[in-house]
Amino acid sequence: MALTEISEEVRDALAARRPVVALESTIIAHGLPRPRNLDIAVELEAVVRSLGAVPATIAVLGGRARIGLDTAQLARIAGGEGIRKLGRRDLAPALATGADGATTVSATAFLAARAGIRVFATGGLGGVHRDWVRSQDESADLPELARTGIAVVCAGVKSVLDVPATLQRLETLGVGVVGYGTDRFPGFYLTSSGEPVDWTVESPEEAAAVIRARERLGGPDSALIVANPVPESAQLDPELHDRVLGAALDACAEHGIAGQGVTPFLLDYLSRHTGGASLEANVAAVRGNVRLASLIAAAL
Ligand code: PSU
Ligand code: MN
Repeated sequence: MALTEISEEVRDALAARRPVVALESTIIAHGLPRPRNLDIAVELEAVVRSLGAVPATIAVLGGRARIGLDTAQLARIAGGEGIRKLGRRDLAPALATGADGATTVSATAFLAARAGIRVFATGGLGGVHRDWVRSQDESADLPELARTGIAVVCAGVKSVLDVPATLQRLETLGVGVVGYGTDRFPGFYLTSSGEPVDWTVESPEEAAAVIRARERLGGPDSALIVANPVPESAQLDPELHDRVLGAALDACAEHGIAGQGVTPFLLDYLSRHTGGASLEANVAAVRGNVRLASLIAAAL
């Protein structure tokens, strides 16, 4: 039995060189609350299709890595029961033991690039956590993006992180970063993190030109981050963000949450303590990223 199964629709699109956009599944299973997560997963696929591209949501089901899910498979991921969170290092044990799991950015980028998909959309990347000096918690997203040649459209990195430290790590790791229509690195729930970016592209065609230049140049073999800010009208109120985030980080420490549990805990805490406003900003960001990724895939 093959370890990886690419859906017929995605396989046909790749063979015909039609645009394909990879989507991750951890955001569905562990980043968004049930039952709305399924509606959003379905909606994101519809956004990709409405722009003439084919969605390839990626997950592990029944011990097989699936690239392109049908609605029943999306529902299984969104249902949450027994769905593990899988980074790249977890893929082999998950496949060997027949597990079900949602793939993070690291596992999704790995599987998507190997299937020949060039563009991937998510909400916000993982990165260096604010208590890194003590916890050494740096998302496996970063080293994976350092060795995987795929374009990732995201609203920057999660604002619960140490954003300047994460940007520094991305520079050290050789991961390309371009702002989309902005010279400021986006702040996930917030339009801007306040940090500068060195390069700006103004259109899907310009982003596609950067991807093509990398391919023609033969490198780097790392990812290109296309950092697409959430519109100001849809961002979380920055003052509310800062206040609730402080409490969220305290609660995380108090509950002794560590490892893979940290990010889902913080996102859920923020949503519950902002009356759902952070969730709306998160969804708006993902929607915009999926849209832009589809336009970039079409421009390629
Ligand atoms: N973007 C979102 N919500 C999420 C994620 C991204 O809007 O939940 C997920 C991605 O799967 C990313 C993961 O890889 O969070 C990072 O988790 P960690 O910090 O444990 O590496
Ligand atoms: Mn972590």
